[in-house]
Amino acid sequence: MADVREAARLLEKAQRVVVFTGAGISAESGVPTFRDALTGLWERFDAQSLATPQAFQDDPDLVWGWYEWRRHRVSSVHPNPGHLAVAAMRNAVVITQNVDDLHERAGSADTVHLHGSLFMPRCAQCGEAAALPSTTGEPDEGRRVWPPSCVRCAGLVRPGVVWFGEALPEAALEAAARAASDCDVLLTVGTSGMVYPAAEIPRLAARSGAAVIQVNPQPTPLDSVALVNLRGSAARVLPDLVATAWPDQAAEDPAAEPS
Ligand code: BV8
Ligand code: ZN
Repeated sequence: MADVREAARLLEKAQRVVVFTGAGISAESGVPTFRDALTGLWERFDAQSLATPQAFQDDPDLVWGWYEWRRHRVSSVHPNPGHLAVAAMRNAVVITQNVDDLHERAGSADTVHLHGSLFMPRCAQCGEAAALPSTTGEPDEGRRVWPPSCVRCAGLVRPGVVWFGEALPEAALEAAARAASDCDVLLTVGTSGMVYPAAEIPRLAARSGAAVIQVNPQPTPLDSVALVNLRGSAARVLPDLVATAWPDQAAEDPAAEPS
């Protein structure tokens, strides 16, 4: 509790807050974390080898099937109290590594996606934005699905995510770096902090004088960067943090439970 109060004190007096999230914030909604999203058909693959341009080139229906299965899974679940508490942090800049849309569905409309989105497919050849195929409900163990063809050049449509070895969207990376170097407090939630350059964002904030607060049930390489480490789950810790930092707001906002 002392840590939550310390973190709340830092948040309450902050002018500019950044919330930086990873797969852990969506875990309690039932979205498998990146490392856990390997079941059924993809069990014998490792995420980093599937999430690559090479894998899509070699096996387009295996990779497209994986992303359709993940998109279907995300569309069948809901934001949890962690996402809602982040949305309740009125003027916070939300930066995520997640490719799901749960922050937006919780109310964080201008979420910065560093690694793209499951909901923005495009042509792998000419880059033309493509329509989302109607999800027909993917079998739990998953299946190979041949990607749609581009309406402009008949090339293969690929998921609108950033694969390993690919550059991050420039505008998103710049917005994230700017917000991190300008903020007073950066809250990092549910990330193992091991994938770069995204993992640099909390470190950039700390180097720029911001107080970093980490929410994660497990230790991570960010423990030493954080001023306050809150060992707990996002859906449990974040509503408490918001209610303690902004008790009056908690009163009028159903998302925040009174502490
Ligand atoms: C690039 C989209 C070059 C796709 C993803 C420097 C050093 C070392 C390596 C590199 C380096 N720079 C670049 C690299 C290579 C590589 C990299 O970082 N490799 C790592 C693994 C060593 N980076 C790249 O390839 C990047 N591109 O460098 O391009 C370039 C530059 C210019 C021009 C051309 C090329 C691109 C990286 C992006 C890859 N795409 N996702 C998809 O989703 O399929 S990364 C993907 O994995 C996610 O987006 C996320 O970023 C990452 C997973 O991490 P987390 O989100 O943290 O999730 P994880 O499962 O690891 O952990 C969950 C955490 O939550 C845990 O800590 C757990 O304790 C916690 N938790 C669990 N439950 C809860 C919880 N917390 C709170 N509440 C709970 N309930
Ligand atoms: Zn095309």
